[in-house]
Amino acid sequence: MTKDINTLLTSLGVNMADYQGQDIPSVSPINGQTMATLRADNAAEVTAKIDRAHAAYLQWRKVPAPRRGELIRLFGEELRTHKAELGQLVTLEAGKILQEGLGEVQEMIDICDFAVGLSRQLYGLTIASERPGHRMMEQWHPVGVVGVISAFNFPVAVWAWNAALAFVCGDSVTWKPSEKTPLTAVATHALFMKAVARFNLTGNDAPAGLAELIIGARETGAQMVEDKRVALVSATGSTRMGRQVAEVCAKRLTRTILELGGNNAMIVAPSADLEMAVRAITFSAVGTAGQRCTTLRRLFVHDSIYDTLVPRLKKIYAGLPIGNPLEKTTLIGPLVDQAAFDGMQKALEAAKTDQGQVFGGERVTVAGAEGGYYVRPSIVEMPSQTEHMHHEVFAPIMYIVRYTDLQHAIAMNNEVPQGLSSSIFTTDMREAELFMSDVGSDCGIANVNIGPSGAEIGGAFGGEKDTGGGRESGSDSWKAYMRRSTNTVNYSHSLPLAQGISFDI
Ligand code: UN1
Repeated sequence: MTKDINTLLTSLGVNMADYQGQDIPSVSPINGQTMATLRADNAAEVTAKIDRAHAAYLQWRKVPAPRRGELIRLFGEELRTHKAELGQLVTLEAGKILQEGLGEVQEMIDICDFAVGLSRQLYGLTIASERPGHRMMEQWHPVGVVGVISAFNFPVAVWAWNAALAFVCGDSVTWKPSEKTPLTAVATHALFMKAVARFNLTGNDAPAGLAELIIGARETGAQMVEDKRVALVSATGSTRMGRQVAEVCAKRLTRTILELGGNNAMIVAPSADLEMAVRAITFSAVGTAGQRCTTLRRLFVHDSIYDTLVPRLKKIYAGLPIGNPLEKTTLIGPLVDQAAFDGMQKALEAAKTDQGQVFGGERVTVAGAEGGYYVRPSIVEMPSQTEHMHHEVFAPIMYIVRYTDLQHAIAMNNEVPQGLSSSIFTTDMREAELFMSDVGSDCGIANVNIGPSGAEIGGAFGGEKDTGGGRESGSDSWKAYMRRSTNTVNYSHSLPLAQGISFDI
């Protein structure tokens, strides 16, 4: 059963009267209809929100980390309770199928669990000192206000990767969501505030301003990035946007975590399990209608299996259920908007000028959802990897190129400016290890026998080159949200200097 938008927002604890306005429309990609229009924060309001977040950080950093973890545990509970509603809202506002909307909320729950455990594991090293009677150690301290910029395609999970870690690390968070997906942000904020209220009922004191939501367009985000009190900017989106953020942050020497464009490839080697490869390719290439930063965009298929695999893929593509993402049987929902559709068509035309053979890519009309931009995902057989393939087009286009030599396939994998995710299908361990080695894939993620998309939260997520170099989510990504203090303690009765320097006074 699907609920209408107002019932959904109310059940998620949102009071729309607080947000209604005339600046930022939330348009459902399903049918192109406006679900609500929100008011943008003006410059003074943005400043006030950052003021509050900064004041909150000064209090929150004093709360012991395991207590901070308790707030995230409660937030994880709210997400569990409201998974169905929030998942549905993600579908309505981002257009991804319900399974993926729910998956996105699950990803938030997972990172909360991770962060709760982490709240008791924020440890530094003890290091051997070269001086007698001395001890060296590291402590990790909160860094301040973390400014999060998130994209429409993962409108809530990516904020959660950042925020769950930042909160247990003792930081406060200001969040500027994509202007295409303000409602999911408003709902997530409401759920977080529910957790704060419960936390405070049990004798805690989460300061007001710990989580601030900033609604607005580009200039609102720019103001947040420029504000000196924002100690870390974590931005997800296009390489173009990331470069602008990086320039501003470099000027004021503040930290960034950048998670930008991807142009992810898979190599299918002669020994690959083709049944598994077919499933992995299809999910990675057409899932989220090709609008993940980890989407499979380039497929390198060994000459010996090309004529078996590629016709098989075309057959699957021809039958993919495209339609309303709220319906259970749908696997491919709409593109986010007309601009995405136009970008896709332009890229397909460009591929033709490179002698690409285009399969699919046409607009599909969905009854009752005529205003949505639905497309048949496209396969483009290319004679070689051309310059057009170096660009990330946020739509379901998968280029396929034949290869004969694995070294050449790896070189093609690495040839593009982006370096987010990559994968190989092979049962030959030499090939698998080579692909993951220092002379293999140059991406932040290199998988074997799974596709490039759909990473778990436990690993560090991010990539190299034009992808921006940042890491979010699992492993030791938390360190980016803290500052390291190196402490040398002298418990002896003399004062030897490091490097054996003699300095007698
Ligand atoms: C994104 O597209 O910005 O690995 C994030 C994946 C998801 C996250 C994608 N867990 O595909």
